[in-house]
Amino acid sequence: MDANQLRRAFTGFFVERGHTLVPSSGLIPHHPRAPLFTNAGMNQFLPYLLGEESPPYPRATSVQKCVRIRGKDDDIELIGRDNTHLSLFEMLGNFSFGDYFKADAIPYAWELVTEIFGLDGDRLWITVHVDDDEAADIWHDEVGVPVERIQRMGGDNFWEMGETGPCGPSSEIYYDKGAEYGREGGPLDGDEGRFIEFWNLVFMQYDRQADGKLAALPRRNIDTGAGLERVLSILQGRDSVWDIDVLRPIIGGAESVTGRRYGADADTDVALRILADHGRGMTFLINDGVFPSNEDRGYVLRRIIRRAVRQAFQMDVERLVTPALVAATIEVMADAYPELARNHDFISGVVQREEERFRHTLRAGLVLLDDLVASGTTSISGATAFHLHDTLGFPIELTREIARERGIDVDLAGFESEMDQQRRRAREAATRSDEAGTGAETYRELLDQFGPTEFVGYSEYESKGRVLALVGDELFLDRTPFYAEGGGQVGDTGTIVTDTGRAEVLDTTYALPGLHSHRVRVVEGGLTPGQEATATIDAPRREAIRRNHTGTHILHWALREVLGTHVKQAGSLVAPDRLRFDFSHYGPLAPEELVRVEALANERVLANEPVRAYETTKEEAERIGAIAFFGDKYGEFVRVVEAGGRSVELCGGTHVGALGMIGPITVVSEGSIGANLRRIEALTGEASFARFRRRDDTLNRAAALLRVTPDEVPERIEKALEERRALEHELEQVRRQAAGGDADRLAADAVDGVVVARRDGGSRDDLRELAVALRDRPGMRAVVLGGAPDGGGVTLVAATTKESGLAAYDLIVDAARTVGGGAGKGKNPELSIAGGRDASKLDAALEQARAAAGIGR
Ligand code: ALA
Repeated sequence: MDANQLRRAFTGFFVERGHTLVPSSGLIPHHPRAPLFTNAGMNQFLPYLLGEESPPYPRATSVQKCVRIRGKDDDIELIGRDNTHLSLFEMLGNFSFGDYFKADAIPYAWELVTEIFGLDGDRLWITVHVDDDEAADIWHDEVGVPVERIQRMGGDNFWEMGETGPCGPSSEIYYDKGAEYGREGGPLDGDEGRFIEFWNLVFMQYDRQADGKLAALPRRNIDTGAGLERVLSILQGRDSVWDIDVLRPIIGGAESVTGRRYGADADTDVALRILADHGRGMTFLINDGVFPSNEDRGYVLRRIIRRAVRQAFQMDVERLVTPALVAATIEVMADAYPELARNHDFISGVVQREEERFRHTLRAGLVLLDDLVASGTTSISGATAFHLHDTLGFPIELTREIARERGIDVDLAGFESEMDQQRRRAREAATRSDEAGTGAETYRELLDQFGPTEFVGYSEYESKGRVLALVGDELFLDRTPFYAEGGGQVGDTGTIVTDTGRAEVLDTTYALPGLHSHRVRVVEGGLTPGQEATATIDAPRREAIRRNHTGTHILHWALREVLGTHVKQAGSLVAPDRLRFDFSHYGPLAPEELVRVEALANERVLANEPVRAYETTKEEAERIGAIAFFGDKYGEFVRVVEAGGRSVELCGGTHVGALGMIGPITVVSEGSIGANLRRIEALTGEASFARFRRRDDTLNRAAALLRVTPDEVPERIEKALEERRALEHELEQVRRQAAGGDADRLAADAVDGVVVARRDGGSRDDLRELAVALRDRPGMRAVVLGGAPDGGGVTLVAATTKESGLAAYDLIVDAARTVGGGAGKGKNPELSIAGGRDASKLDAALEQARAAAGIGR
């Protein structure tokens, strides 16, 4: 059986037994309590398991892509070194949501394993939880497994999704590979290499709380998981997952790109397995919207890519290896995951850029280490090793290896303590997901009692409904025209009125999926549960919102047209006054690209094609090429929005009826919001018009001031600026001439080489310049000028020559006091400047200066 046959055999078996085949969800889970990455088949069913939503089917089966590494050294290091660990794996599972339980789940598993897989029942061992007599009895009495091959375990047979969340006792099925693989004694006492665990059946009935306590789930569920790769290695008679058909060909890809042969020596084998595994991991992660970064998921991806590159670097492979690994992965996996092939170019581009950057880092780190060694260091400090690791991304293993070659030490303890500090910081940042759950009780009760809120707001702006509850400032109705914030679109506002009261709705959100919460302020009387209510949304606001929502789809389409289909929505905001769209792309848009995006979008608007929205199955949506909306949708039916003939997306939002209603689409900004992430902001409809009008007004005002037509404004401004420059130049020259002429006249009046005079009107600087120019003329000894400058006040300047023996300060110190100011004894004995307030005393002050200079009358 190969992988494709196994996937079909497993899911086919359960479909025949009334299960709905549900496609794998993405690796980025969306439920607030889900782990960092999808780590089990049950993740996508969290709302059903927790009782937040009623399941659309009682039984399901799936093949789920999973990632369990968190990028820490301890878990990632195992990969390639043993026969089972993988960064990405597929999990086969069957699920019951409050439907069948142990008595059916156990016989199903046995039948599938022995009859469809054809495994010899005598080689199978079973473990159950120590306290689970019921499961042990079913295995023995119903299935017929001899008691000696049913063993009991504690912690190993209690499965939990994470620190908190769904959990329960479990039962595992093991395959005995035979005496040549080690000691007997079953899973409990025998050798791990001999007894291979391959299927875990979880009897899921608890929800682990943040305080560690177990709360009962609303229903008893079944959640099973069989590792596809392990099952294949058993069915294909292989000793390790590396030899099965989903991995061996990728190792082959690693062989060709590195030029090494698998099986030649142990170290090379480990390296080639790491390359193959990480190649698969990076391909799937990028495909699902993770990009290399230094945080969270992006960091895990970055570590995977860099570990792979490091293997190649250490094997002296110069050429880029990651694009080849991506290609090998896609070749093998695209049958089961066709979207990989569609995203091939994009995935390749991302890994290639990351590999190029990291190779650069590796070379820089080597240079730094070589310099250290050349400087005669005998030990590399913990701080240096951490700097290399953390800032440069240069791995500690390489630092150690190079140090060893050069015969010097690395302070590993110091490095570890720096790492500990960093881990603490990381942990503090990661506790976020454990804080959900307040008020959830009431919401769940409302949902259980009344079912999901009936949303009529696609077609009605006003509707009658019944008040179900008023909890704090949250009002719940059985049916409502109010759109609850979701898919980037903001919630509606408006009013809810009953016979006895009136409330303003300030916002609408989902309290739980399917349950609309209206945040209200009661402005008149009171509203009570059971009353009939008229709910009315703010229609003009909604009109603006729907223009922006359809506008967002059209811009999304136009961006893909201009930049390529790798452009993926990464978030959006659809508000009444503007729209914002975040998307994956590797660089800034050129101005002409932006102009084309805007022009293409507006072409669609003018074409005025109708917008159609309808519900259909996921399969059908995929067939017509609908672009999946950011985030997975639960449930089988999806809503497709066709905005004209070109844009097809899955979307639950509210839209215009025809593209012309959007009005002009105006892009107002485009910029980066993170690694490989861009944000575009735009306006539509009235907001676009308001912007045109504002700009037009501004231009008209400018034109009126310049006495030209608006079209002539830029040219006129250019000309005015030119004229101004010329005038300034001219003015400067006139000033200089005037100052020269004035200096001539003053010099002629000198008495005994001394000039004391008054000059009003100029600036303080003018006065100083004139004084200095005058003093520097032949025969001059000292100059004192006083003036009342344009800005008010009084200025006194004294300038003397060295030969005169006169100190400038002495000449004006008294005069300055007279005009109500003071002179500071500056550093320069030949120049002194003083300020004062009283211009009426200036002439008297200048008399004093004359006396001080010895030319007084
Ligand atoms: N969720 C269970 C597991 O992952 C089946 O083992």
